[in-house]
Amino acid sequence: MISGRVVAAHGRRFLIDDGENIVECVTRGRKSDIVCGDRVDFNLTHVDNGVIENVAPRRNLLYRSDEFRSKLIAANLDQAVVVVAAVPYFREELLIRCLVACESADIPVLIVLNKADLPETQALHRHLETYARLGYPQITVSARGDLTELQTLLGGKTSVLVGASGVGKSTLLNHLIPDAGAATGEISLALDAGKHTTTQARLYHLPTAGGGDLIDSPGMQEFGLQHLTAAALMDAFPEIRDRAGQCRFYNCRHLKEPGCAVLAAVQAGDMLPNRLRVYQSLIGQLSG
Ligand SMILES: Nc1nc2c(ncn2[C@@H]2O[C@H](COP(=O)(O)OP(=O)(O)OP(=O)(O)O)[C@@H](O)[C@H]2O)c(=O)[nH]1
Ligand SMILES: [Mg+2]
Ligand SMILES: [Zn+2]
Repeated sequence: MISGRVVAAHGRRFLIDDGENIVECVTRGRKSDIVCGDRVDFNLTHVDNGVIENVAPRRNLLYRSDEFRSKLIAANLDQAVVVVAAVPYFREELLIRCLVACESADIPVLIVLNKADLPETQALHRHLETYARLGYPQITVSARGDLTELQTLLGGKTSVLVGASGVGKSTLLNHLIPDAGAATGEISLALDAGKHTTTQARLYHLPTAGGGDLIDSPGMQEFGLQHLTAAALMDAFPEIRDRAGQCRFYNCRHLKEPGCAVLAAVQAGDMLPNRLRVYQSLIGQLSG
């Protein structure tokens, strides 16, 4: 058997990089929960075709979920690069949900504010300082500008680019990896939104000295977190995690209980009201 890494997944067909060649593989039976970044063993059936026999246990897995199913994004990551931009729009709830998913999967985060060349970016840059204070490292770049600092932060690591459609993930990737040739899209002005140019995740190797891999992923509209328990949710918000045990009631859910340390933090300006709102709506959607 040959070992390799999944660089793309299309339904039940997978592209595997064995270090020398890209081999197109299928799975046995109906197994399809294999994702970009997975390490697999396969047998060749033809020169460039094979069958996946094993998937190695994952170090971590970034995924979304709704009531019906999970949507896998990427596995075995050293960090998630959450890309945001003021244009076409900044959706704070999506950023918060991405951060919660990364926290709960134990994946370190780097926030990249892209489109620094646009005047709209300044205000967002200031707003994101709150996130820096929460401990999320961040940098502001322009995809066509100087990316040396970002290159350094990606070197030697496996990272995934995630974020809304149109924030410039594929444009960044193409500038970091000139051979990648990922499709990028003009923003549809009519919709004032990205238009979902990237349709599948794809892993590329970084050409810089330190090596590493970068996974491009399709922009998302929603980030479902149905898979998280109340305990996992509370733990995924640093402002809530840091106040564990400080509320009057030991089982406080930080909704409107008297003596709640989290509500007090929002009152005191130590937690963004938007973040409390997203937390409360997530907790409210849990069944039990
Ligand atoms: N002004 C400016 N425009 C940018 C920058 N980066 C990307 N863009 C533009 O933003 C638009 C969307 O870029 P893409 O790279 O396709 O965005 P994406 O995040 O990959 O979008 P999806 O694949 O749909 O998720 C394109 O028109 C890019 O040219 C930047 O730094 N500054
Ligand atoms: Mg893209
Ligand atoms: Zn509380």
